[in-house]
Amino acid sequence: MSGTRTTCPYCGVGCGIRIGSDGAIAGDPDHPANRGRLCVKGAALGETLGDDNRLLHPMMGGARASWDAALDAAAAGLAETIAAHGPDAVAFYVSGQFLTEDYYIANKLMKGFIGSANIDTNSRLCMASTVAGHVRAFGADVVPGIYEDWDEADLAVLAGSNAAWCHPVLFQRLLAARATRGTRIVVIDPRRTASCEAADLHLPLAIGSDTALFAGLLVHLADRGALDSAWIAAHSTGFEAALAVARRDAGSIAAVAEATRLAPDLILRFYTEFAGTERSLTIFSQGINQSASGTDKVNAILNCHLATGRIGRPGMGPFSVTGQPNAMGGREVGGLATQLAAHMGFDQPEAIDRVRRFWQAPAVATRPGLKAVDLFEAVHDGRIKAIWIAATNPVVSMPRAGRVQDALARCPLVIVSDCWPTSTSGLAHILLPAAGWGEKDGTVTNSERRISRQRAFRAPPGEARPDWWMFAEMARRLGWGDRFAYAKPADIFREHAALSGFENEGARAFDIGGLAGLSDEDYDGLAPVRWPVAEARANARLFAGGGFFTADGRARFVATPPRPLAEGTGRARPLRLNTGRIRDQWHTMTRSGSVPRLMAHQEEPFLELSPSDAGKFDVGDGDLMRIETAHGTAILRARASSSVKPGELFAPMHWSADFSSAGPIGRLVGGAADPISGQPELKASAARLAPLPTLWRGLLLGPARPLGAQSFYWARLPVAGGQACTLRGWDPLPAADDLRALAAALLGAPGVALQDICDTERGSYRFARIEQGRLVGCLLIACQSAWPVPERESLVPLLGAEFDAAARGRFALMQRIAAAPTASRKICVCLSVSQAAIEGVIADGRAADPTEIGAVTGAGTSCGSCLPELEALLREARVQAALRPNPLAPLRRAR
Ligand SMILES: Nc1nc2c(c(=O)[nH]1)N[C@H]1C(S)=C(S)[C@@H](COP(=O)(O)OP(=O)(O)OC[C@H]3O[C@@H](n4cnc5c(=O)[nH]c(N)nc54)[C@H](O)[C@@H]3O)O[C@H]1N2
Ligand SMILES: Nc1nc2c(c(=O)[nH]1)N[C@H]1C(S)=C(S)[C@@H](COP(=O)(O)OP(=O)(O)OC[C@H]3O[C@@H](n4cnc5c(=O)[nH]c(N)nc54)[C@H](O)[C@@H]3O)O[C@H]1N2
Ligand code: SF4
Ligand SMILES: [Mo]
Repeated sequence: MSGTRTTCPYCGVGCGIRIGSDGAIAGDPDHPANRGRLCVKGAALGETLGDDNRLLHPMMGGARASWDAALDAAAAGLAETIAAHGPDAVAFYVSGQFLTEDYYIANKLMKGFIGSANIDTNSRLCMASTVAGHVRAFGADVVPGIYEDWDEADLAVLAGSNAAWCHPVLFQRLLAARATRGTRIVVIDPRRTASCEAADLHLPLAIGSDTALFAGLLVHLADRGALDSAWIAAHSTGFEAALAVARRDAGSIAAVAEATRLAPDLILRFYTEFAGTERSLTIFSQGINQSASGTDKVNAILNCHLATGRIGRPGMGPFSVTGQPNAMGGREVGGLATQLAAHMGFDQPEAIDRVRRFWQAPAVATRPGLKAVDLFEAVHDGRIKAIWIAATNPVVSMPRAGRVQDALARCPLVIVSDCWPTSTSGLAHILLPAAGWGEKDGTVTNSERRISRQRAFRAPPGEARPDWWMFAEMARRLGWGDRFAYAKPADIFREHAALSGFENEGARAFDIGGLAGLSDEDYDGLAPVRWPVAEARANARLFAGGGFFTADGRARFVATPPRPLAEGTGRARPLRLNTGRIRDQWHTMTRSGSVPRLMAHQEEPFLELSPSDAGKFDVGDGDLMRIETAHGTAILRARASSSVKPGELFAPMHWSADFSSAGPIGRLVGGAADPISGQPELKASAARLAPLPTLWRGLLLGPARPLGAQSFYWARLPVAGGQACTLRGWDPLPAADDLRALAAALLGAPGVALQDICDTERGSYRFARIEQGRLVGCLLIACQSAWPVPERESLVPLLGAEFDAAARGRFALMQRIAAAPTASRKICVCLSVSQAAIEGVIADGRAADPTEIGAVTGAGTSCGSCLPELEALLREARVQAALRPNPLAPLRRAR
């Protein structure tokens, strides 16, 4: 085969990708994670490779600089800070989107040479509770299962995981198992998510109440004789104590029902399914981890698997899915502030000494560093005076994001490496351009401990360089060049592999010592391999026969008393704000936000609330609402949806201030952290709402750029030839002249006269910037009396189009702008099928299931990511049909 094999840089499924010799991107049929499949994000990767908006050169104080000048200045800044204030006055904040080789170097530099453990990562917001829970129960941070378990389970419990959208290719393996072996699916999520469309049972528990649910399950297992007492006796300790606490707090279905606000029969059905199914797989993610009791939630789940001995055998076990492509690799190198390196911690002096000897390090850190939330607090109050942020965008993704922004604004030295400009890079004193996906070489580890190579297939644009090189160069400038003399990623990987096997002898779970001797050629050709790879256990499931990494080799049950959420609700803030992901966006949108077809699924940020709460506030779909928490305020468009319960709200995490006036939602999210893992509670902030009137609507088409702070709502998306922005105003429109000035400013032509058609009587305004017979951009505004604003799709083709520059021609263009029809949301973005089209074929009886919808419209026949939504539209149609004939239905569809 010609071309390159690599892996997807998005989620932790870790799909293999083939780049054809013509540059075409396709799933790798030989990669064991995906066997050729890709989800819509992976399939659209080619569209993220443009160099348009990339960071191309190092910058200092906003001006272009050479690499030498930028790195010298950064090194001098770090050295001076360390000399004056000690090593703990500097910090690195890195990312699960690093390759393992990047991660290893950054960690080694901070913990071995600078001599502080102030290196933390965005995995603190993501996997920290699972790491802590694994260590408590297993003595090591190990996912016992493998992906084959998803094919071989009879019961799959998705706890706080919306895998249909967040781990789509694995979810499709589950759907295949359901089709072939009848695997039943239970979803435990306060929301009715896309994953619920395939579920046999959905438990919409109260946010934060998982510990009670799983403690109750432990009691049920004990009372129904479903324990594996022989396994418990042979391989664990602490069962009786954990059961006693569970009995005290969740000893009856009634008690669990009260804690979780679930109907007792739902709880009993779940418990009965679990008790009666040997091959039970519990898949968990951020609904579990991102919680102030996240570690206890994890252990409550692990307890149930230990109690039934359902671990490490085919089709069963607890399965934490990793979020980022290399979240697992970061855990292997020890990139969290609470780890040292290669599954060694600060709690054993001999481990610290071992790492010191291996690295020949002058100043190994001897105690944990600051965890993300505390780390940015320390930047805010000046204890940390220099920070290097790489491959993460904390000004958007951290809780209390406004405070993180303030902290960086006050910090004397901020170094940022990224591929694109971001909200965080805007605050950098020194900005380093990073080579991105497809431009750098290294390894990543996916959710099932499988290490795969990422391979370069294009040259980095401009002067962009890989992250490992930047950190190695920094080490050299700080005086440790001989210990960081790597010529290439293979050199780093061999050292990392050797450390994992160094004085290991089976004592540490993470052992890839068997790969320490790879030649450069072997490394280049390395096939995907699952650790441990030291000896006979290679590629095996772990822990079926015990062999835990605790001192006595036994697993630990952990008592998990339920605890209340960190932020209380009350009269002032009666609602709970839950946040998370949508199908087609990746985090802070620095990549996925520039791909038109990925924006087609959800074009704007939104605030989901239950129909009854919408009724209470008398808001309809798309109306503006002000949401306020103790930490911040945002104005979002409401979306009434029966997928959220009364009293709960949901907003996507993705939109930054670059993409909408409503972003980032992180400004509203609280930072209270789990006391053990330090992971913040990102899904349960107390909030209040107030409706705002929509006094005018607008549509802006023009060159791509953020609109910045405005006194109206805006959200932008990429379109062919530029960007489109939706505008909504809650204040009365300014007078026509002021409006003209605003239009000129928004169209990037302050002081330039625009073409306009203004009907002040009706409140309809059309402004166009026309240059040399081409439409550069236009702004359309309509007051209530002149609704609706023409929809975007029919206008986009006019952008950049040439036309007759005479007055009549201009007028005709303006007329066309004014007369454009309305459009509908895209459900299948691969084949561009809209919601209206799908609803149409359902309504006229041409399709009654997803296959038929696919046959008629094509929807769902490419990557399959939208299949759950096709189910949801069918369900919605059935609900509508069961109600009386609805005279408003056609109207609803038209909107
Ligand atoms: N499309 C897409 N996919 C992604 C990503 C992305 O940005 N976009 N990011 C990747 C990353 S880094 C990660 S970490 C994963 C995250 O993958 P997931 O964890 O599946 O995603 P989230 O949407 O953050 O949260 C999952 C669910 O937790 C629910 N939840 C909230 N509170 C609770 C609770 O108290 N209990 C329970 N049981 N559930 C609760 C939410 O309603 C939500 O549906 O996704 C990865 N995949
Ligand atoms: N409210 C709320 N907040 C959340 C979450 C939530 O559910 N709710 N989820 C949390 C979770 S689980 C996660 S993982 C985080 C994710 O949050 P972030 O890590 O902030 O999100 P990304 O947008 O993925 O940021 C990655 C950055 O790295 C850059 N990049 C990509 N490749 C490279 C590279 O090779 N080198 C360098 N130097 N840069 C690169 C990208 O351009 C981007 O700016 O968000 C967390 N924040
Ligand atoms: S499932 Fe995850 S790894 Fe696979 S293509 Fe989609 S985003 Fe990439
Ligand atoms: Mo994550």
